[in-house]
Amino acid sequence: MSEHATFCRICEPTCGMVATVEDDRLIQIRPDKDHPITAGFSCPKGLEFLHVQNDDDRVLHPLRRRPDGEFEQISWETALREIGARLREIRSRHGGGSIGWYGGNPTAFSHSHALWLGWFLRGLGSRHLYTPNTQDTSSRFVASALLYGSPVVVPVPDLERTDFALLIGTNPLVSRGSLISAGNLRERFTEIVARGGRVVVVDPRRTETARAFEHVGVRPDGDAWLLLAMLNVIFAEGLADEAAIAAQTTGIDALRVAAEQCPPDLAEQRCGVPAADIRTLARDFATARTAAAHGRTGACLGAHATLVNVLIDALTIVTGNLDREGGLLFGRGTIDLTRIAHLAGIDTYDTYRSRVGDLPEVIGQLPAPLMAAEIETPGKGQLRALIVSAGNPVLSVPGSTGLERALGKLDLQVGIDLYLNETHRHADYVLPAATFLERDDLVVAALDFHLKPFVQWTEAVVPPRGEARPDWEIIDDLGRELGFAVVTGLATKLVGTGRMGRLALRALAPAAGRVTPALLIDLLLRTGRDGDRFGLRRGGLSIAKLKKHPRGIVLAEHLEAGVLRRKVFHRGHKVRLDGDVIERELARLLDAPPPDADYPLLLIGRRDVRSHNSWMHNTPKHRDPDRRQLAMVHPKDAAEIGLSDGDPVRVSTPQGSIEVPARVTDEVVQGCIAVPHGWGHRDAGWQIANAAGGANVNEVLPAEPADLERASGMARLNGVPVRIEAVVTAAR
Ligand SMILES: Nc1nc2c(c(=O)[nH]1)N[C@H]1C(S)=C(S)[C@@H](COP(=O)(O)OP(=O)(O)OC[C@H]3O[C@@H](n4cnc5c(=O)[nH]c(N)nc54)[C@H](O)[C@@H]3O)O[C@H]1N2
Ligand SMILES: Nc1nc2c(c(=O)[nH]1)N[C@H]1C(S)=C(S)[C@@H](COP(=O)(O)OP(=O)(O)OC[C@H]3O[C@@H](n4cnc5c(=O)[nH]c(N)nc54)[C@H](O)[C@@H]3O)O[C@H]1N2
Ligand code: SF4
Ligand SMILES: [Mo]
Repeated sequence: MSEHATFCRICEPTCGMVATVEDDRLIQIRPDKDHPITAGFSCPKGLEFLHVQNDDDRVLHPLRRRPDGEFEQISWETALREIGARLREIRSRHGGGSIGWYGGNPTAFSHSHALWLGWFLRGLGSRHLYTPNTQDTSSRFVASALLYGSPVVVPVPDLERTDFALLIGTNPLVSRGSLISAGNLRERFTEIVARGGRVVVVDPRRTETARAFEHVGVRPDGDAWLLLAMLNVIFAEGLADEAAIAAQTTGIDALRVAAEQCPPDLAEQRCGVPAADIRTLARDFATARTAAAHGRTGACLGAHATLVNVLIDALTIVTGNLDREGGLLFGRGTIDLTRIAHLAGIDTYDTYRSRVGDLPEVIGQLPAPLMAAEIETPGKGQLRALIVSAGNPVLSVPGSTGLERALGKLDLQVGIDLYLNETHRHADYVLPAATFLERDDLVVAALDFHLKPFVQWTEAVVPPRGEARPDWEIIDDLGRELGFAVVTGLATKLVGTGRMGRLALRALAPAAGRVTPALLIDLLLRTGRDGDRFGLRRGGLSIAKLKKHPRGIVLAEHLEAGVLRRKVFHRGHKVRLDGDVIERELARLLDAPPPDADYPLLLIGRRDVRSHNSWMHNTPKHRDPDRRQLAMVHPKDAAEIGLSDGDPVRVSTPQGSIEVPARVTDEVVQGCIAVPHGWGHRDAGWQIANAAGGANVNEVLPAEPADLERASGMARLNGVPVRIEAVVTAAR
């Protein structure tokens, strides 16, 4: 029996864990109390990962679909050869641009998965790259592109020193935080209050976080009005930090003019927050010694998502809290993500547009809700083959009924996953992926979101079960079938041609052949700001050094302030508050039509503490009926349709209807219904999840090009107009 320090890679705290292994099998996983950041913190998902790791329902061998629809086991060699041949044939007939990839949420928690698949599509010359971003963060990235000149520059709230944290559309006591990585956030918030500061949560639901701190109940999709009205008060009452505005920004007038048109009394009608409360909130935020506003998915998925994200940062900026201690700070990854994204050519916004729907790419990705139309619309670049890794778009992307139908029309569909999920039911091949405990790793994407700059490397703690392989290796092998080495070009670009580059290339020479993630990460660490520069700097970082510190290394106590010049790419390194997109979005808000009388309620999502999007539903504890999907409905809305607690409620949109058991509660504001996504399991390869069932809310959410936000291609998953009815069951 042996114990290994490692870390969880399900969500953003990437909690330190200790894995106990016996005979190459995981027998326990527990929080690591000696971890320098997470210090013994973890959540139910991390602990239940033991059951995912050892689950009998995992896909452990390559599978091929037989004509009768069932899957049969084949060898890796056969799988790679056959998939390779079919991809080559599709490429020669229709071009590499007819092959696409959807890479799901877990790709972000791997050192290599996203990078390798991006490079794979680049090798094919294909633009069909889809991810959950248009269901999650694209609007945030676009706001960053507009404000800072790079979509990947996303500031984080300095929770360790702030006096006022304004949280908009995020529920970190359940989600554990997103675009921020700071261990136990409940502790961070409690410390703010203990210092005499405040934590205010803007949310249509009195969430776990809102209950623990202060709550402002906003109408779904009302945030832009609320924020603009707060700016109105701040400008009108002379509370803006004009010196900071002059020093750090250009284009403030566009914002002043728009804010003038949005006094609190008007905003109250649109966002449901009383005008007096808006005024007080604005004054309190602006006069706090330090303050930071931070938004997440509740701010990213509405009809005005890009604007909401711009306004969230604008509030912090005009009150003089950007790039200041206790305000919003810029990440300090030991690997410079901004530089890598630039070298890899993915720090882009709107450099090309989708074939169907004419929507902008964001960091090289197109809107996932368009996949169905891209498959079904003939012409050059029609999507004919789709590889889906670490994703389940049939449950996670709106318009899922249409997507399911379209998948059936592909010439080739391949899945790479731990499970045969609802999406892979349609695949021609399913390839077994290694879990995070079965691979080495360093979560590159999280580096810029650590409040305390930190880095940790882990080795695999158990060998892959069955014939599972790490994702990057599968992608690399598929690339070889198509005649290209996936990441070699990037490695050469990174080292450059100077003295360090020559040293690096000499160090790397023996490994020539296959560029492994470990090799690439070592290169990035060693050439990075803390790196050992291949011997030029003693004591600097390398994987060898990180292996000597298996619980990771804290690189600084806090993020630095005063780095704006390095982070803002606009002229003069100034934050840009105007521009065509921002001005168009402000005008669109002020002209927004009133609510639709046929669909009078507004639907939002909800996350559960024990599941993760569509997965983590196959652990033994999910046999518990208490873990079923529930729709929250306000008592007054329930009374109007004669709905009782526990009865099914039918939720309808122009796209269709679903039925979900109702929880009648004033936890949601009146006029709002909260329905979790990621449910609706059926006929897939996970038995407990199939039995847990539920309804797939994405079947009724809109996915036509016209339904997506023009500025970012963002899906509208919050604040969606719906109608509800009580379902009359036979028993009544
Ligand atoms: N346990 C658990 N943890 C998770 C996940 C999970 O599924 N389960 N998923 C992970 C993923 S992929 C992500 S991206 C993160 C997301 O992290 P968060 O965004 O913090 O997660 P949510 O719980 O969805 O919080 C969004 C909040 O926005 C609110 N909201 C909805 N509409 C609006 C609106 O119009 N305005 C405002 N102000 N609020 C609104 C919702 O009520 C909800 O409380 O969580 C991650 N962590
Ligand atoms: N209506 C609505 N829809 C939403 C949201 C919402 O709030 N409302 N939230 C959106 C958000 S924020 C997100 S991130 C998406 C998530 O959407 P997706 O990423 O499409 O779906 P997940 O449910 O996270 O599925 C992850 C899959 O990866 C597999 N997996 C886990 N680890 C690995 C690994 O290491 N390798 C491989 N190959 N596979 C692995 C799991 O078995 C699972 O099948 O959903 C989005 N959809
Ligand atoms: S909060 Fe839970 S799921 Fe997320 S990294 Fe920590 S243990 Fe894993
Ligand atoms: Mo997400």
